This record gives sequence, C-alpha cells and structure tokens, in this order.
Amino acid sequence: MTTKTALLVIVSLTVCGCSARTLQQGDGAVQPDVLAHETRSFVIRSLSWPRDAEQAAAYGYDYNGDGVADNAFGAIVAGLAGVVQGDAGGDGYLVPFGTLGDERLELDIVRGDNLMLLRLSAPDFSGGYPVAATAWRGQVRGCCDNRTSLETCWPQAKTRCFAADAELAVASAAYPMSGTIEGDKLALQAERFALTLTLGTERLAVSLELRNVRLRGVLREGAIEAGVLSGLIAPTELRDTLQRAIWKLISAYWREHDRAPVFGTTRDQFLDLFDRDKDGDVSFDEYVGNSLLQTFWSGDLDLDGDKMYEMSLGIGFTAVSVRIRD
Ligand SMILES: [Ca+2]
Ligand SMILES: [Ca+2]
Ligand SMILES: [Ca+2]
Repeated sequence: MTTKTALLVIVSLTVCGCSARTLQQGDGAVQPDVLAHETRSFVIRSLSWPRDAEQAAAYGYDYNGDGVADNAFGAIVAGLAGVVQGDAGGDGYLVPFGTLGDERLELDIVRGDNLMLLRLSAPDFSGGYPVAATAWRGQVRGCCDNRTSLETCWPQAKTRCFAADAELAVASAAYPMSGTIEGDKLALQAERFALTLTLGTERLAVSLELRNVRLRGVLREGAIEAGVLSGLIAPTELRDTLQRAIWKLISAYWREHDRAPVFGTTRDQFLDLFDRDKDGDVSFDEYVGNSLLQTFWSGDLDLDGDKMYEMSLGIGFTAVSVRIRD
C-alpha cells in the first residue's frame, strides 16, 4: 500500500467513524478486510513423526466422521519407529529408515533447507474471530555456517532465521487457508498444502502435496505450540512421490551394502520377493507391483468416492514468529 492510500484510508476511517468493512470502494486497490486485520507470521520450527499408535491417533484428523482419527501414514511411521527401536543392537535391517527420525527433519529445517511459512490474518487474535491464512514454501537460506548438527547450527539459526525480526522470503505459490481462533486454539483448513519431508540416510527431500488439509495448534505470544498438520495423499502422489522415494532409499542402501539384510530378509529373499524378471535388481515397477506392498501402501479413505483410496497423514509441528517477504 502506498503512503497516499494509507493516508486516504486513515482519513476515511476518521471521518466516517465506520468499520473498515464498509470501505469497499475506492481506486487505491485497498483491501478493507485486510486493513481491519492484524497479521502474524510464522515459520515452522520443527516437525515430529508419531512415535506410537497413540500419538499417531493424536496427530490424525477424523475425516470420515467415524469417531476414529485417520492417520494411516503416521501409523506406518510409528510402526517402523517401534521396529527400529526394537532392532537397536540387532542386525540393523531397518537402517534405511533409521533417519525418518525427527532430529534429521529438524536439522533440515533449522539449517534453512526446508522452510515452511504461514501468515495469519484476523480482526484480532483474542479469539472468536475468523482467520484467513496463507502458507508458502520459504526460500532456501543458509541459517547457520556449521550445518553438521543441531547443536552447532541452532545458536546461529535462532537469530538468523527463527527470530521475530528475521525476514524469510517466499519461494512458492500461496496456499490459501481459512479457519478460526477460539480462545488460544487455532484451527485452519486448506484445499492443498506442500509438505516437504526429508527421508532416510540418503536425505531424500520429498515434497508431498496434501489435500483436505487441517492445521491446528495453540497460539502463544510469538509461537504456535502443539501444532498438528493433517492431510490426504492422493493415490498418484502416494505412488509417484512417496513410494518412489522409499524405493530409492531402499535401493541406495541395498546397493551400497549388498550383503546387508533388508526388512529382516537376506538379499536373496528380498530378490525372491521383488525381482520378478530375475535380473538381479529391483526396479520401481517391481517394487510398487509387489502385492504385499500394495496392501501395505493402500490408502485408507475415499472421501471423493472415486474408488481410489487416499492415504491420511498427520504430523506434529511447532512454529515461531518471523517476518515474511512475499
Ligand atoms: Ca475416521
Ligand atoms: Ca528386476
Ligand atoms: Ca478417492
């Protein structure tokens, strides 16, 4: 907004004493609703996978209204986490998934590789008002010089990228959201949202476009706490993005450690299961075509009734205040 339009608006408000909502006209391309609003901007500071079935449910959203929270992918990750833990000191056959862990996710966020931005806009934040919101992917930024661990990165990152006066730039189209604040409880929904996750020892960045997105959390001064982000992964996205990433993860690990067991099976057993054309390798088509995996990876919900099942996903998050440049 130019100084001139700002002045015009202030003058108009003073003169008519009316609410900003009535100021719909004018040639200054002024958006009265926005003027009436206070805005708060955040960057996601951490993401956390569910560690057990209980947490998977807590991070889920009940999409089909049957009283049970839906979080099929979260439940898979929680299940893997349990097996990895159970396998600690064992033969390490789930090593490729060992770094599904939160620390790896957090490191990628803290060092500025995976920034997700959210701007809330409401008449005021004391509660009971509708909220408009916009989410973006943030531009990659070097948030610290020593990027090797959270301990070395965070002291610098917290002032460079995760402070109220830090300014982060957007790097994607806007994902519009809407919702409410009741007391300190924020609840938003959006048609779509791009969630980027880093998977495995190979640190594969996977950008998933979630549908039917629900975001909730507790609004604090300068932060969103106890955040939960839920959404549905479409069947094509599930196959072409998520399963492909996991196939890459397994293949890379397996090629590098050609004697290592995979999923508790030996290399021969693994080939037996997947290598249909017996060329000694497991292609993506062989991997996704495996009937066991098809069952494992089948979605859990078909809200749009097209007989293709989407997979629900819920993950925890926290966010802190920043400035957003869009
Ligand atoms: Ca349900
Ligand atoms: Ca093959
Ligand atoms: Ca469907």
